[in-house]
Amino acid sequence: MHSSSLFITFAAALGFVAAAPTDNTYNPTKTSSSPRTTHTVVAGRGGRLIFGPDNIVAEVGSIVEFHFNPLNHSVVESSFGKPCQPKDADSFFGGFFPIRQGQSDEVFQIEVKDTRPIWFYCAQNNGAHCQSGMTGVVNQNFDCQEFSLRAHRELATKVQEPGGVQANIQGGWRIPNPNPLGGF
Ligand SMILES: *[C@@H]1O[C@H](CO)[C@@H](O)[C@H](O)[C@H]1NC(C)=O
Ligand SMILES: [Cu+2]
Repeated sequence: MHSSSLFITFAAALGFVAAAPTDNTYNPTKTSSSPRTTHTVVAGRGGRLIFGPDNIVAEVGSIVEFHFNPLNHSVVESSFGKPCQPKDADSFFGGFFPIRQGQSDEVFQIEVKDTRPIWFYCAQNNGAHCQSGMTGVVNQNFDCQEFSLRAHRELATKVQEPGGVQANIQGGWRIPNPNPLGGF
C-alpha cells in the first residue's frame, strides 16, 4: 500500500477529518531560473566591531554570505527582543573564525527563506562584541521604527550576560571562500 494512503487510512481510523488537497506547485523561489543573488557581509569590516553592511535587504531565495576578518568573530541568529543570544535551538551558527590577519579561508552562507526579519550577532564575549554593536539584520521592517536595528542595538548595549552559542555549526553552510581576493 502506498504510504500516503496508509496514512489516510490511519488518520481516518483515528477520526481525523481529511484535509482538502493543497496545491504545492506554486513556489516563487523555485520558478525563477536566474542565479541566486548573494549578499556579502563582512564581520569585522575595517577592523571594527561591526558587520558591514549590517542592514541588508535580501529577496526570498537569495543567499547572505558572511566573510570574517580578524579577530575570531562569529555569527549567530538571534531575535529582535533578545539580542546577544540565540533565538532558539535552530538558530544558525557558523562557528568561530579565529584568524590573525587577512580574511578567513571559509565563509558562512545562509539562505533567506521568507520575508521575516533575520537578526544576528557576533558571539565573541571576549570584548563584548554584541553589546559593542556587532549586530545586524536582514529584511528589517522599515515601516516600524520600534523594531529597527537602532532599537535592537540599544537593547544589546544593556545585555548583561550574553547567551551561549550552539554546540555545532548549523542552519547554513561553511564553505571555502568563493571570492578570496575580494579585498574587504
Ligand atoms: C575564539 O573565541 C571563542 C569564544 O570566545 C573561544 O572559545 C576560542 O577559543 C577562540 N579561539 C581562539 C583561537 O582564540
Ligand atoms: Cu565579533
